[in-house]
Amino acid sequence: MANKILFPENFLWGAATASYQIEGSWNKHGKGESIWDRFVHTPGNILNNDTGDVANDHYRLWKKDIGLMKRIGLQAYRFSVSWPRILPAGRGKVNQKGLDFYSRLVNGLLEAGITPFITLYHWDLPQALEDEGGWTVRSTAEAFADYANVVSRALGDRVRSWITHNEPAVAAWLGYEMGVHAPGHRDLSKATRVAHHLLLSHGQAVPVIRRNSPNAEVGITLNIGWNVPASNSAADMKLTRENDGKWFRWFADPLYGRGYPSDITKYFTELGGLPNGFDFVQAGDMDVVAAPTDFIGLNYYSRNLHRSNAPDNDPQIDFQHPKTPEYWTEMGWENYPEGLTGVLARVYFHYGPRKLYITENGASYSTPPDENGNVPDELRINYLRTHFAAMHRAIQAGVPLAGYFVWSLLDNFEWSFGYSQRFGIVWVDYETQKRILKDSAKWYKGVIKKNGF
Ligand code: IFM
Repeated sequence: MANKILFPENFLWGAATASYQIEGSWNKHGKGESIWDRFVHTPGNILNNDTGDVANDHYRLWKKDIGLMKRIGLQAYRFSVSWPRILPAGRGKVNQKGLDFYSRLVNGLLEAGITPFITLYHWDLPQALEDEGGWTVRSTAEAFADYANVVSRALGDRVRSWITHNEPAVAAWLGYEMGVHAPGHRDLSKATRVAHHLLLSHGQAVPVIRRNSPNAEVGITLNIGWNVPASNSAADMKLTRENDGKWFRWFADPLYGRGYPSDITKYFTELGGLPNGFDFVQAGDMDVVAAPTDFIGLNYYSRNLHRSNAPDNDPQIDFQHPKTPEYWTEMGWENYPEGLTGVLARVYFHYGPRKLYITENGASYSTPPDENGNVPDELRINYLRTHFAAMHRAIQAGVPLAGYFVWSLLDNFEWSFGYSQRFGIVWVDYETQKRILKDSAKWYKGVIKKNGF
């Protein structure tokens, strides 16, 4: 029998969601339009033209959802606040009903003994701000600090864990360079400005949150893959460095006071992404961006293999693992738990954050309910178990990992993939809004109870 794996005392076991992906009620109770509302209502942007108009109807069913969390035994819940629900025009007049919703949610969580973790920005920018230039203009960073002030003033007495941004790399590159996320721009020179303003807004918000929520822990969440070359060829190594630099170091280096990495500055310059150099960086900005934080959140899902001469542009072709569901989730992402040990060690030993959380990790498998109404998602259990063991190895190596949030509590709206991808440990029937705990949720409950497995 395998040895027991026990996690440190006080290790926090949680689950994560995001406002646009679960709330629905997109235009109810005074909520303003977000860039995602606009984007999904443009036909052709989302698979099957799915929208988050209703999603999991969590805005109305939140009490039930806290009930599910209790059944699983969750110790923490990471959710995001919808900026246009609070400030329909992006700044200025506050929509009290929006604040009240999150206040009730926080109270409900605390009553259930579940620690709330708030993410302030999980991509649903008010459309009114996008109309003024969105994240390409500096005034949006200032608006974000004001928004952070409103939310932390209202909830900071009860919420002690704050995440400014979720995956700024995805917001910048997918939203402004590749055009597959809202607001759908395709211009690298816009995206580099966006990246800076996202980072700047983080740095501006940190002291605001600290002021309003004494003793709070404040951090940011970055996405990170395990980036490796497919061979030792110079071309594969170069490609790996470029991708890793673009998706991770471009954000992590400035956050830890190292400025923008020079190799990627050169790379972006060659691609026309910095036509006027760093004209968008003002004196003092880089110090603001590097505001000391209490933790870094990492979202880890997969290994990224970089092959410069990939046939059909598929770098994974012919690689080590067979194309079976055990090794490849339905997103086409490789199940590669060793990478989780790797990224935790890399980030801790290279950047030295005070502590780390895995703020997202999980797998898309669409296993449906069987005739008995159970959801036998063994594949997800296998993914989670191997990733938990990988986290444990990092902790043993000295990484101060303080908690884990599975993505996601519920099956939900997976951005451009609509409802076709199911990441939840709880099954959602979108017709009836019925929820069923999958076998993975039941297994996770046991892990939480034993603080290991
Ligand atoms: O659903 C997303 C989430 O919003 C951000 N991180 C990755 C998840 C899966 O793609």
